[in-house]
Amino acid sequence: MENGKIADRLEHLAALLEFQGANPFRLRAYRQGAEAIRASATAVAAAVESGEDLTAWAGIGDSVAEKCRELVQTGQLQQIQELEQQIPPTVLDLLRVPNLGPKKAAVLFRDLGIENLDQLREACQAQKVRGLKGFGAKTEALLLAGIEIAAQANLRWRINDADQMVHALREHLSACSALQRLEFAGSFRRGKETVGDLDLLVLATDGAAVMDQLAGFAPVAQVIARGGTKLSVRLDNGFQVDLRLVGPKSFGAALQYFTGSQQHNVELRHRAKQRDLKINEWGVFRLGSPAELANDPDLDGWVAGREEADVYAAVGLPWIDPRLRELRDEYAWADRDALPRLIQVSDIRGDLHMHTVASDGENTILEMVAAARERGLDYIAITDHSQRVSVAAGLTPERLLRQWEEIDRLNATLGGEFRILKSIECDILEDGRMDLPDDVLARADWVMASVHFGIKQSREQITARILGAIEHPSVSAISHPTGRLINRRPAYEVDIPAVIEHAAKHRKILELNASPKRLDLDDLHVRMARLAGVPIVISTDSHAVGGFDNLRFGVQQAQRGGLSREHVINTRSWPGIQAWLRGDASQD
Ligand code: DGT
Ligand code: CA
Ligand code: CA
Ligand code: ZN
Repeated sequence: MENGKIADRLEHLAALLEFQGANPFRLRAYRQGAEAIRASATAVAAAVESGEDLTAWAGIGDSVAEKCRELVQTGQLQQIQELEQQIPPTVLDLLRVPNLGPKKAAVLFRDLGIENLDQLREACQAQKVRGLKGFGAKTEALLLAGIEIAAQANLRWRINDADQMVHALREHLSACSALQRLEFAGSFRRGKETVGDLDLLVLATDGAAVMDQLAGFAPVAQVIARGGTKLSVRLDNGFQVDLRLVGPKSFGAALQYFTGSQQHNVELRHRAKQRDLKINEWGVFRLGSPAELANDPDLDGWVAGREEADVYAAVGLPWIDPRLRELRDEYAWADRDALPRLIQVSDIRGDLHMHTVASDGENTILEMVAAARERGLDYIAITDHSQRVSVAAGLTPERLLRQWEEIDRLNATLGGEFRILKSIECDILEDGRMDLPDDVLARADWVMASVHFGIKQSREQITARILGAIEHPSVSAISHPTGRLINRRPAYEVDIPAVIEHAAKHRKILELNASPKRLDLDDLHVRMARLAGVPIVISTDSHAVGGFDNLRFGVQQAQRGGLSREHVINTRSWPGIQAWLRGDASQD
């Protein structure tokens, strides 16, 4: 049994006991034990099996040691099973409601039989709760508001929403003069498309003051837990934020540890062990040294920990970009000293997917041009929808040809300093045909082909439609190839490896749609395309000038797929892209 699993069980036991109104000191013992076990690089299971005395470990007392033995030997805890007989599992959801502690939750369960959030909502609405001892009409209203927060607490947040919260938190915490250093770790730093919670690391002259400052952040709805070095809060949108205070000699080690991913860190610790070192959230230590035994960077045997790069250097590795830390290619690259220079926003020279007022966009071509030039781009493609997308005023051949005449006129006024491309986001119809006649498509500079309809078709059908579009001589790229909408709609059934293979064969491009609602292709598919030599176009699919700001989310996703500049087609000039499509290798 892994340490993380053991820690989870101990925390679960503490939650059940808390609900029962157990002694707070006992709860704290279990929770501290869980924290120590989670942080330890030594496997509890192995220690138990070799008869080691766990109580010698920092943070582990008799009762925790006993539970660990039972867990390792039997795979479960008798006490949890007994408690679960009495307490339905959904009851613990009640504890996530702000202003509802374990004592009150127990009263609701005992007196009204409330077992979950839905029942609590109904009871509050029926005004049954206000009659209970210790509750009133005011509590009832507070609970109703809190239920909505708790109900959202299991959701993962899209990267753009998390990004906004990070900005607001940074600003709020920076106002505290005790703050010396602040980093957001976890999945947010790894640039994942969704984030479960935010993990903040803080170095401060006065830690309590920074914790107070976070607790005073206006959107904070609930303080979940506060200890000497850790504060967990829930915001009114359900989002959880974990703040940890870290010392200066441990800051880099903690940043490395809490950035994860867990699998990436397991490999790093394994490599440390081979060098008789131990890496944990407090630092890099020589095994068996006084510093290691006490997790104290000030004792003899401390090797590194101030900066993240020092931690990697201690095991002979270069610093690895957080976007690559998913245990995919990063160690193989690092070992060959071949970590890629990852694509940057500033490498992007043009945007090849956007909409205007002609279909479902909010801005005119000229407004899009101005916004693109402000951002330093050299060219844009106007890709309004084609006629099939009638709800979005998709363009008929006639309207499209008129738009292209307008683009010719505009280009003439731009004097070659900026280029507007004549394009279209052409639907791949349900029967596989393109939504516009071939002779029209043949006159475009750039054609993106998309599936918007018939998305319930079989894997064979949808895949065949996309492969067909790839074969079409005028199609340049397939946009949002899986059609997924993050948190809203899964991908349609499509064989992406087959699409990638076909794109490679027919010299076509695949899109990484940078809208944080899509981020399609995802990082794994992008990686697959890189391995197959299929170029990616990172485009914003802007429906208004503000959409250009999403470019960074697409670039971040590309970084997670390990892409460098040469893998992304719109890091080239427009003539360079044309040359690639023609198969002419001489042009850049
Ligand atoms: P999330 O919040 O679900 O989007 O994903 P993460 O990766 O931010 O995960 P989180 O917040 O649970 O923990 C942050 C990092 O801390 C994680 O990537 C690695 C480290 N970590 C957390 N719990 C454990 C654990 O039980 N064992 C190990 N080895 N590392 C952990
Ligand atoms: Ca997290
Ligand atoms: Ca966390
Ligand atoms: Zn579009």
